[in-house]
Amino acid sequence: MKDEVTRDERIDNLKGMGCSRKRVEDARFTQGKGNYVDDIKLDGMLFGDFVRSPYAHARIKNIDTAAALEVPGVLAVLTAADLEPLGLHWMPTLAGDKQMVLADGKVLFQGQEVAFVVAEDRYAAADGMEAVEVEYEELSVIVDPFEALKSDVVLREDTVDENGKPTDGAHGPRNHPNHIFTWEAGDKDPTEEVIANAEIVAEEEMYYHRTHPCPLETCGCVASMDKVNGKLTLWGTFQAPHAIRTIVSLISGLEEHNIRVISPDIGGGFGNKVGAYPGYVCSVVASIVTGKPVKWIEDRMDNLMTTAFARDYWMKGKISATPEGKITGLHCHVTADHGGFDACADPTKFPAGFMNICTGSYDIPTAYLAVDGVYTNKAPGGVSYRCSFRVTEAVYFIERMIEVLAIKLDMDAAELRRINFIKKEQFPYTAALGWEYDSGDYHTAWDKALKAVDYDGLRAEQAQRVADFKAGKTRKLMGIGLSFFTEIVGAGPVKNCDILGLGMFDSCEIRIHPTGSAIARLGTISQGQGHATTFAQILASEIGLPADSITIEEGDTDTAPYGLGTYGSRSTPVAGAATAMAGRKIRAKAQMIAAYLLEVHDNDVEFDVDRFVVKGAPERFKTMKEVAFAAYNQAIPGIEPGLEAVSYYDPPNMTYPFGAYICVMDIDVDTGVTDIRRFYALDDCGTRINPMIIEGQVHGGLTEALAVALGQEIAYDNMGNVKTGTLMDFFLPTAWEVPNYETDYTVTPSPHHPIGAKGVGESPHVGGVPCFSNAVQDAFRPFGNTHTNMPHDHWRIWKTANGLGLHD
Ligand code: MCN
Ligand code: CUM
Repeated sequence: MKDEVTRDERIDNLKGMGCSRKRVEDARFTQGKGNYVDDIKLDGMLFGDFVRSPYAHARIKNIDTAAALEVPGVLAVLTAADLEPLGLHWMPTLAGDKQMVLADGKVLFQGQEVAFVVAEDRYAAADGMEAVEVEYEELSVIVDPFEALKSDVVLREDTVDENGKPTDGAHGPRNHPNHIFTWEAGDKDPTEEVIANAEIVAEEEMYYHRTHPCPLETCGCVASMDKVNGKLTLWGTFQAPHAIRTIVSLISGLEEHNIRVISPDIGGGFGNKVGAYPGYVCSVVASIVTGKPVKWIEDRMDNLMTTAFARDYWMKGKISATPEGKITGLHCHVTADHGGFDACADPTKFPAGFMNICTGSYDIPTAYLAVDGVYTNKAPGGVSYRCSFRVTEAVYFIERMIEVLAIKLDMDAAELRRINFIKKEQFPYTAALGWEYDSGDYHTAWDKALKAVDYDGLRAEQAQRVADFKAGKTRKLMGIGLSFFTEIVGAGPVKNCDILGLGMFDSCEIRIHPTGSAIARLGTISQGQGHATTFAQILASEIGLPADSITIEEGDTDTAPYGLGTYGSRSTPVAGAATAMAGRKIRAKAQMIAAYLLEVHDNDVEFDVDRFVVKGAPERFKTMKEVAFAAYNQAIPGIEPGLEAVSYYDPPNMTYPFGAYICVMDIDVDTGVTDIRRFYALDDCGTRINPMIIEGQVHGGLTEALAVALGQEIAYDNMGNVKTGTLMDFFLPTAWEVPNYETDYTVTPSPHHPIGAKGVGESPHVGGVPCFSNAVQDAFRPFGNTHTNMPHDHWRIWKTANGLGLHD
């Protein structure tokens, strides 16, 4: 038998690993044929919406729903009093705290859910909301976490005993009624001793402001209780549909097999859609009460003001070094503003997420971190926005501390990084705060990046610019922003990562059809990341069927295997690994079938691209397609019919992608306007599945980083009013503000991942924010600047210039 197709052509036909395969999901998205939650329309469907608190802190004296119930089209108005008999007026949060579903006696933040109006349509619901009369008594408002820890105002009366003493929280003792937890990592005394005795110590305080992911599609759901068969179906914008199913079962008492959770297309998640919201609970209750499907969809203001915020970390650092620049110790204390309820979505044992990766990419022998979580009168949530559980904060912290130390040492910041990087031969590397980094080659990446931008040339140009500025020849300064980040993604080993007790493994189930095509289902859910494209590529390379012949399905808990969903860039490290492992199980069975068909021993055939060949006789082979047919249709002694496999994968470790980013920025000192001249991003996410998708992830993450660094903020006044609750005030960059990104890569595979892949989705945000920020700070370094807080909008930059006397 002669094979006309070359081996390379066979590889290309699969569109497997490493191929920039076009996104299969775009056929529907680019034609406006996506199917989002708000596209779901069921017979008799009702609409529910919230009466929300205008006050940030107030007692509720009375809620009168009589007038609202008179409004045409309004069918019901739920308050905490209605939910209380069901035990549903409060709900557990992912962080082990509890949160009011509807205001129970008081409100703790502006926009808090007070009553749920259920009506025939959205317009009637709006009229009904207007008619609900709520009597509030204003209480004093605390928006500053430092003040919260000093104040006698008790924000959460449910967290103190009858003597007003704080009861223990989910993460141990609390030292003040407004204190949530203290979390520590590393060695306190040795670190403080190293720093106290060091020749060089740099100190800085920095605020990583509160922001919000602001996905294009807001959060929402449709709940439909079928009273005939007792089955609840819940469609929603869920990043973790199985976890939602389990939580709904636990809090509602419905048996889990009677709950079907479906995440249809999701218009961006970015972390906003990990948590559980009062809207979900109220929609389910309303559907049970009315016997009809109930939809709840946030409007833009609801989304910006009330659903999971990100950051809000006040970080205080000390870093010590030898005069030559070798870092000897790092000390970090964080005051973390969690708002009115601790609704962060971190693995249970990590109340401050993976903030203890704050030693970054550097070989720092001694370190200590302490984080204090604090209640304030702001919206709950936390740990969302392309963050991998607070790595954004950690990387921002260390990448600023490095710059501040470089200033103290009067040293080039690129060189300071280089001499402190963990070396290639030190991997696997155990960091001072406990993590074991799987693999890395930082020096190679850094050198490649510096060379790509002609770093020395840039510094020379910058020096000239400073001279010209001082000579009055220009009013523009030039900043060179550097950042080198190490990410920690792929939560995670079940032994140390769970959310509310749910272990963070993930899964893939594959069915090969007789004609040689397949469907694979995963426990994750794409929100735009292109899983239908990339997971088929992993399988194509593993099992030798073309990616175009493999359907990937996610998000329906009745069909997909149990998994913990998509966030923390965990899909590739965990579900991607499960996919490869399930593929290998398929291959193992297929090998036995092929051997039978070829009349040789199992060990005498080997897999080659898309077929099994007899060792030493490549002309004798059976393709995977032929094997698939035989698996179903040929009686094979000792082998069951069919070709299916499932893998539940508990990763042995997380993966540690890294990258080197450089930003060149011009700043107009008189207007504060920034112009990003160049942005270079080198990412190493191990083995690359789809380079085009990776590039898309990097472009998106960098744009979100630009937003956060240069203007985006959820700002509050001291009355707790949200000042940025609309897109008029909340900065979302458009093509106008976004520069041309240059992307690059190195490949350092993960040694423990079956295909060597690490995650990438969050990397560009994690590395991007400090890079943009460092560019701004660096422009002012020659004039005495050490640190200014983000967001670096034009006004703040102008103030920095003014403060440095550059307008004199
Ligand atoms: N990929 C690859 N090769 C690798 C690593 C990843 O080709 N070595 C591909 C993956 O197969 C996948 C994509 O890149 O198609 C992202 O993979 P991964 O890094 O595993 O991240 P997740 O799929 O788990 O996505 C989560 C991550 C997070 S946590 C946020 S937040 C974020 C992000 O993805 N939200 C996004 N990117 C987003 N992109 C879009 N469009 N929308 C969001 O809501
Ligand atoms: Cu932290 S945002 Mo993503 O993990 O969904």
